Amino acid sequence: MERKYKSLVVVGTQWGDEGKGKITDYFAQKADMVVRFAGGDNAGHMIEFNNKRHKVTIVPSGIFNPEVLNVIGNGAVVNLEKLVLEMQRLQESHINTDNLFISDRAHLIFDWHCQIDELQEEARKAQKIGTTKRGIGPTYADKASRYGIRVCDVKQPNFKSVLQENLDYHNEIITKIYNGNSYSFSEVYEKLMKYYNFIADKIVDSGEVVARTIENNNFVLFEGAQGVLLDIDHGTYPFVTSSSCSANNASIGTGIHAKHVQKVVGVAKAYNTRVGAGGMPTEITNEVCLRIRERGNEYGSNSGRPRRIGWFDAVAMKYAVRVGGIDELFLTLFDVLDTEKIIKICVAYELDGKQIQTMPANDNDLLRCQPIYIEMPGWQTDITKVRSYEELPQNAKNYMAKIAEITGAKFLGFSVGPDRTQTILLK
Ligand code: 2SA
Ligand code: MG
Repeated sequence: MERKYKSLVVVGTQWGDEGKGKITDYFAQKADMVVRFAGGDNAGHMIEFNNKRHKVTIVPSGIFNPEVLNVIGNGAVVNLEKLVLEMQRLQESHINTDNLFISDRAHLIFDWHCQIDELQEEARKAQKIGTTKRGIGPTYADKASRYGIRVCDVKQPNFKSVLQENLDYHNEIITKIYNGNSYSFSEVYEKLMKYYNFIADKIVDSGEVVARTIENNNFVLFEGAQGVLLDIDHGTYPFVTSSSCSANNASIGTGIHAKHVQKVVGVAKAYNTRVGAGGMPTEITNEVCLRIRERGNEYGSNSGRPRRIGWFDAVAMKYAVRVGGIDELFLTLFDVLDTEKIIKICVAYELDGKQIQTMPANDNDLLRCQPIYIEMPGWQTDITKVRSYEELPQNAKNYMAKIAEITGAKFLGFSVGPDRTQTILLK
C-alpha cells in the first residue's frame, strides 16, 4: 500500500465487531502512530499474522508493528489493571510494548465502575443494555458529572484526599442504592498504585504528541472502537455504548483539531451482527443464522456471548456513512457468505405501513421496522484464496456493487479471512 495520507480514521459502521482491528493493523503497517480515541477494554480487536492470533482490548492495534508509536487518547477510559495485564500478555508473546503511551487526560475505570455497571444492569427491567460489564457507562457518566479521576490526578499532592472523597461517594451509591459491596481505601489505593507505577513513565499529553506527529508529516491512524450504531449520540439509544464512536470523535478524543483528520474508512461486515439488546431489523434466527455464526465465529471476543446475526442492512449503512462522515468502506468477513445460495440486502424498512429509508430515532420504532429485501444470487465458491478484486466471482462483485449503489459509498477494499494476507485493496 502506498502511503497517501497524513491521517486516517478507521471506524466500525455497524454494531461493532466489523473487523476494525484487522483493518487498523493493515494500515498500521505504514503508519507512524496509532491512537485509540474512544471506549475502553470493552473492545476486542483481533489481529492475525504468521499463523498466530492476537487480541487487544485497550492497547491500540498498532502495537504489532515495532516502529509504530501507540497512544491511548483522552477520549478513551482506562482500567489500569486490565491495561497492565494486557501489556504483560503481549510481552509474553514477544510483542514489545515500549512504544505505548497514555493520555494524562484519560479517565480511569475503577472496580466500583465495573460493579455499578453490573448492578445497574441487574436493576434494569425492560431496558437491560447487555453491556460488557467493563465499567464503561459508569466511568463516562462520572466524567460528565465531574466525579471522574484522570490519569494526571494520581501524582498530585492532594490525590489521597481526592480518592477518599471519590471512594466515599461510590461506596454510598453502591451500598445505599444497589445493596452492593463497598471498598476500603487501602485496597483501592494500593491496587491503583501497583498498576500506575507500571505505566507512570508512559503518560503523555496526547494532543501534543499527535499534533507534533502530523506536523512532522508523519502518518497518524485513529483507531475507532465499537461502531457508529453504538454511538452515544447517533446510535440506537439507549442500547449503545457510552462514548462517541464515530470518526467525529477522533479529534476530541485525542486533543487535535478536526481539520487534521483527512480521511475516514468505515469497516463494514458483509452481513450484520449485534451483541447486546436493541432493535435489529434484519435479524434472522433460522439455519442461515447458525451457519453464519459458526463460519464467522460470531461470539463476543471478551464475553463469549453468541452474537445476533442479520442480513446486510443498507438502510443502517447509509445512515452510518452519513453520520460517520465515511469516505470509503472496507468490506470484511466476505468469505463467511461463500456457502449461501441466496443473499439478502435490506434496502428499506416498513414502519406502520409506510416505507422509510432512514433509521428512526427511537428504539421502539426500530423494533417495529420490517425489512424490505432484495435478493441476490450467492457465489457459492471459496473466496478465501482470492488476492485481487479481479479474482472475485462475478456474483461477489455484484454484491459489492449493489451495496455501493444503495449506500452511495465507495469500497476501498475487502477481506476474505483473518490473516494479514487476506486483506485486499481495490486500487
Ligand atoms: P458497554 O459495555 O457499556 O460498552 O456495552 C454497551 C453496548 O455496547 C456493546 N458493545 C459491543 N458490541 C460489540 N463488540 C464489543 N466488543 C466485544 C467484542 C464484546 C464482547 O469485540 O466482541 O466480548 O461481548 C462491544 N463492546 C460494547 C454492548 O454489547 C452493548 O450493547
Ligand atoms: Mg469486537
